Amino acid sequence: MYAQMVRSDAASVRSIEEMEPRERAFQQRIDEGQKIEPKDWMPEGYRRTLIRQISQHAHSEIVGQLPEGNWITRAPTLERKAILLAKVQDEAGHGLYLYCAAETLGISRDEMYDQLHSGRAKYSSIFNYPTLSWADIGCIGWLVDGAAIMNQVPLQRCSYGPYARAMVRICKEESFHQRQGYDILVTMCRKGSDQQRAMVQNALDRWWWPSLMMFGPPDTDSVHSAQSMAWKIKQNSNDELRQKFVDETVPQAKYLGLVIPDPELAWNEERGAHDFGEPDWNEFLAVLNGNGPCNRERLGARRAAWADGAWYREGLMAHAHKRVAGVAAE
Ligand code: FAQ
Repeated sequence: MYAQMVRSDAASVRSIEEMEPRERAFQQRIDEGQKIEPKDWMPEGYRRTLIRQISQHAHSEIVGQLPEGNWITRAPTLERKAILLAKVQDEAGHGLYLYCAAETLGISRDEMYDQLHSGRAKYSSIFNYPTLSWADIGCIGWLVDGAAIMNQVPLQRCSYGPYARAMVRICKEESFHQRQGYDILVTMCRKGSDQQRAMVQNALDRWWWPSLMMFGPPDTDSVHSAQSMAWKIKQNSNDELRQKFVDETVPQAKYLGLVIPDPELAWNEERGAHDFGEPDWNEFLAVLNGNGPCNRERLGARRAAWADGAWYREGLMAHAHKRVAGVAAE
């Protein structure tokens, strides 16, 4: 059902025999584990796939500042406020490294912003959910950054050099983010009141399923996975990473004394992994189509920030032109 509703850039994966010589040589470099760099020849589909994924990833980091930014003024202590500020600033930095990586593929930053502001580009579904309590900030660090790391660690080995290198630094910072979120929850669950524990359980109930959706549609409906894996842009399928995330997160929830809101969750001795229920893919589709709880608010905030910053960008440009004119006149 899903594949019929999304536009796919990727043609079906071609065998090495079906490729023209240039493409075959390119695929062989990938198979040998060599990195592809911006000036190397690359198939148009490889370039398009990377621009799509990296720009969507960059937009996610930028839009991803909004749900947590909502709590900076309401953090419970000065220390928590300083930590949250630093985390949200890190996300801005991640967005900027990623926009730079995408620019090396021949797309301009203005084009990428335009795609975001016009609603043509996607960003992660997770950032279309509201942050209702301080426990949500803990859950974002624990689950959302936790899922982001699970997905991004393999991206450090991505075949495209600039993306892989950006991911090394991003992953280091994401691990700090994950720990700060878990630390909030350890404090609330193990040292807090019954009311605080209930607040955390409520946040987990709301963030669990959207976190599983971050990994993308099931493999059977993932239109890009096969080609992206052949190009070693992706190293693992969506379902593989989702499974790994569940297996790592279940014991962490137990330590906090929380119940994961999935009646089908059970350890499967034979598989050596957890069985778990199916996320509501209709909800996922609704969010992707702009109808999640906060889609309009998030996009509205980004558009407003862009419009409000126009005078500043114009000022910077005027200053730069003056300096160039001054140098030319000397
Ligand atoms: N949300 O064929 P697939 C973060 C789209 S960063 C929205 O499986 P693919 C840090 C997909 O784009 C989080 N759209 O696609 C942080 C495609 O649409 P298109 C972001 C989704 O690319 C933490 C279509 O569905 N991370 O959290 C989603 O092979 C805390 C078909 O799907 C990245 O972007 C979704 N969840 O696999 C910041 C990592 N899932 O383009 C602040 C890099 C799928 O055809 C606070 N990206 N779609 O129109 C990836 O690894 C991949 O792109 C996937 C999707 C795994 C997300």
